[in-house]
Amino acid sequence: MSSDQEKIAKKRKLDEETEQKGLKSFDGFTVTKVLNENASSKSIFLMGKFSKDETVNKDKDAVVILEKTPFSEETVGSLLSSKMELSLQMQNDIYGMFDGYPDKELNGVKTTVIYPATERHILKYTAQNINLISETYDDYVNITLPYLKSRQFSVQWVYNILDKSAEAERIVFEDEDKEKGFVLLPDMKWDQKQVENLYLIAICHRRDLMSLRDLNDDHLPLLKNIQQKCIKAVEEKFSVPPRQLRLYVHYQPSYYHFHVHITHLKFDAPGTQVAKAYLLSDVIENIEMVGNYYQKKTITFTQRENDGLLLKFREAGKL
Ligand code: G7M
Repeated sequence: MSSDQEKIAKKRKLDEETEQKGLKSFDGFTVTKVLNENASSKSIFLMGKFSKDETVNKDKDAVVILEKTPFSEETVGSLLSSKMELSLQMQNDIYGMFDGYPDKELNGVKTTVIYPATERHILKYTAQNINLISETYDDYVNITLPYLKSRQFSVQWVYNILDKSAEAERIVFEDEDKEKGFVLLPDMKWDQKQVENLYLIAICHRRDLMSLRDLNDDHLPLLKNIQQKCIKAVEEKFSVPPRQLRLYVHYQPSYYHFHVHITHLKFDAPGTQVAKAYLLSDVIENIEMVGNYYQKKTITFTQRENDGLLLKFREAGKL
């Protein structure tokens, strides 16, 4: 099978899986609100309801993210063929501008559906002003932790991955060790069409680490294991050398089960900015220098205007 045929077969399999989950199209879907849009990443974030489809609950909100995907060197040959219809927009001397209409298989829109979406999902994807918060370790203990215990995103999807009840076929590498083991798999943000957009996550098996704040020198074996084995697995599977990889953690993360992001340096992944992403190599070195570094360090991070945690810091007079 050629790589194009393999891609099409893989896509059909995914289509079948989606169909089994009851979602074949957006027939009857009503967009109730545009939450955000971004012309440079060619994406739009929508809220809406499945009103006609009987297989899904009618009353709950859905969040749908539509994203035009980048071109890939592998499929560009099929694109520039009879599989793309052209409609002339203008011609001037040697310059021609056309609208191109490629075949269905070559024209996918990356579509993420969160359903039913909670109020927090809707807030997460709504355009908002962002603010910087400086969190001392005392603030973490007195403000952040109680807030997280009362309200945080469910990590059921993480447990499904660890238990192999979801995404098992997508696993790239696994170390089953209970203490320092992890599962490495494609992040939801990566459609796996091109390696320059590589985006994987390594999710640790142990369930007692929420974030950077919980890490100390006891966890160095875990952190180093993730670092070494992920680099090796990515090099073997995707031929991306370590010097082209960014391994980092988010603070604050969205999901409080410790995981590491692995992205290609060429990919300007969302969430790689200062006051959000912390290089895994720096985290390891900081802890090697001071065992309880993350129980001492003031960490500055960004929060959206309507985020509950920001409101708690404001209530405590810290903003
Ligand atoms: O900000 P934080 O470090 O918590 O990022 C969590 C990452 O998990 C994001 O990059 C998401 O795209 C990714 N992610 C979220 N969900 C719900 C899923 C999922 O169901 N499967 C996979 N593979 N990745 C997810």
